[in-house]
Amino acid sequence: DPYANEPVRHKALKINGNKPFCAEPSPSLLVESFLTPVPFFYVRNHLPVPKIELKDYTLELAIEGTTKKTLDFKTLKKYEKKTITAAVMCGGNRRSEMSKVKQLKGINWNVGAVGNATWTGVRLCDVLKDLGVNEDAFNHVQFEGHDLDPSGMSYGASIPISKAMDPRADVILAFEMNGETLSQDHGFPVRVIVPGVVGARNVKWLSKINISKQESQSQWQQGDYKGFSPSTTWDNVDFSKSPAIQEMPVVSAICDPQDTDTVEIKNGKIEVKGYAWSGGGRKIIRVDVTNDKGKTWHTADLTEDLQANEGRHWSWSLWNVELPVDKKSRVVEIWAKAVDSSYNVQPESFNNIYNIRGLLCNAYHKIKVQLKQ
Ligand code: MTE
Ligand code: MO
Repeated sequence: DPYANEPVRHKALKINGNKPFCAEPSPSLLVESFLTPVPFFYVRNHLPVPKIELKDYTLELAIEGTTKKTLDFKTLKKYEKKTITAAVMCGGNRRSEMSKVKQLKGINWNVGAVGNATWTGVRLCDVLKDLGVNEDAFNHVQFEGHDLDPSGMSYGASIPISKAMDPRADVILAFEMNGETLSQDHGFPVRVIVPGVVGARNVKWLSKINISKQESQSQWQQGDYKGFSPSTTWDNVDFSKSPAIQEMPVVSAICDPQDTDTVEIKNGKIEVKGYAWSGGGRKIIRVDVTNDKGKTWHTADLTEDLQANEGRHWSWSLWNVELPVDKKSRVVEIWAKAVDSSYNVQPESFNNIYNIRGLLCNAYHKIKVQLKQ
């Protein structure tokens, strides 16, 4: 069994798939802290977790497939250290809500396929500069992981070279998460953190970086993690026609209370909490919440990364709001939507953003709760 040596996981993670391991924390746990504790950080593996000894670790640097350099862990660590705070979100986060429109293939994620952490490592742009890469001669930076499928193919993904070489894009080869050595599930000893970009490009157990004119040819870059029209079906889909997802759209979720919960009224109000995030370093400027289907919107209070520079808002924002409710109504329907610094807003419903892979699930989050009488 290639999955015989998997790490031990925290019991609080709700398992969505065992082999490969996919799991998320409960929504209320998720919004308890601005930085997600490592044991509660969602895990999305596509293959068995590789076991890597630090002394054996190597990172290959190549240009169009030709190896130029091989770094060991010590050499990699000689580059200037950099720490960023960034959320990582799976492209399929909130898929379970989209699947209510029509059936979907894929892990049935609730709202927890996201976490916010500090990532410490070295900057990819420093490593690439040292390699003497001419940014204008190439288009993509491809990553491979040490995790292998039964045929010996590794997990792979790529990002545009403009992103990889931009010091302000903060792409990190990370070896620490929340100040601790990276855990086995999250990519020990080195993973890529591409802040503001879909989780799939944040390659764990990094084995190779290849500079190329082409994108990664992996299944995960070419035949998955792409968006389509709601009318595209598995019979007529052409994956070559859609670009790979990179920066993520604006999204929010209600985490506490959860759908079907019974909540207590305090001074005529109920408290609602959640998170909001947008890709590309766009800041969350507002979260609006309604409990009368949009007649009245209440603006939530935000907890955000106050140290973030302009255009580099990689962290999520947590939000909370007190909604006045009518004691007599037994059921309250709550909707949340976030607005980012480009004034992008979430779409109102999943109907018109449905896609066969169940990705980019960023419609208003709508839940119903009962009031405790
Ligand atoms: N990297 C490798 N090597 N193998 C993987 O299966 N999964 C990707 C990405 N990097 C993956 C990977 C996906 S789809 C996501 S959403 C994130 O890792 C999840 O990161 P996490 O498990 O640390 O939360
Ligand atoms: Mo993912």
